[in-house]
Amino acid sequence: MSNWEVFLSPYKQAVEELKVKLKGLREQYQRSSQHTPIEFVTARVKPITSILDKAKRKNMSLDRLEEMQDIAGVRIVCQFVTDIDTIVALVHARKDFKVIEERDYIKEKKESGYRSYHMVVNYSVHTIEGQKDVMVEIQVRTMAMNFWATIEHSLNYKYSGEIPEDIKRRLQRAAEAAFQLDEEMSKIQGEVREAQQILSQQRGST
Ligand code: 0O2
Repeated sequence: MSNWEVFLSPYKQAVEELKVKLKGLREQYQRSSQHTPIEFVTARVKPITSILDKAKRKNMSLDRLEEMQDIAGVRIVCQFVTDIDTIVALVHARKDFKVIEERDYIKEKKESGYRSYHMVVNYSVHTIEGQKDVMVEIQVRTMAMNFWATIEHSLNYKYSGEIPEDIKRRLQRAAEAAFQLDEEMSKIQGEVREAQQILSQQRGST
């Protein structure tokens, strides 16, 4: 790769634009006093070292890096599992994203215990050289799924992907506990939404 800055620039632009658009959606929900399916949004461009590691792991030649689907990544974190369906439908309905691939690791969790809904979208950025399409991976997950994934990601990093068996077992139990937390919260989500609506109306009137 001769010039990383030039190569990564449309990805940076895509990530910044998507962050603004998704945060905008969240604010619109809040203003309307409806339950917001978006708790928070994070976004990043994959660091060069991680791009190189992944290319090596996947046997991908460096002149085909454009085929890597998660150089630009956006994460949408929700309160409830049903919010994930709302987000997925919202993304499908938009004209500025074209969904090209979906991976449902909620229906089919990964062996590690990882749960999340992944969508790969094509997104156009407009640069001084004209329009450029880039792929962006959108990960949608609940706060419980996010807590687990964040912890597991750090442990994976610490142990270079070789997490000791006893910790792996604990992580699997923790994944089950996160799943149970999502289930329990789903059962009382009506109550929680009502409480949040009351709070947001109170804030609006002061
Ligand atoms: P980052 O940027 O540090 O998050 P692969 O990379 O081969 O596992 P693939 O097919 O490219 O997977 O895509 P996939 O599985 O849809 O998405 C990969 C990304 O999903 C990872 O990015 C993680 O963010 C997340 N992910 C997938 N599996 C797990 C898991 O078991 N645990 C955790 N914590 N996260 C997972 P990267 O590449 O790790 O990089």
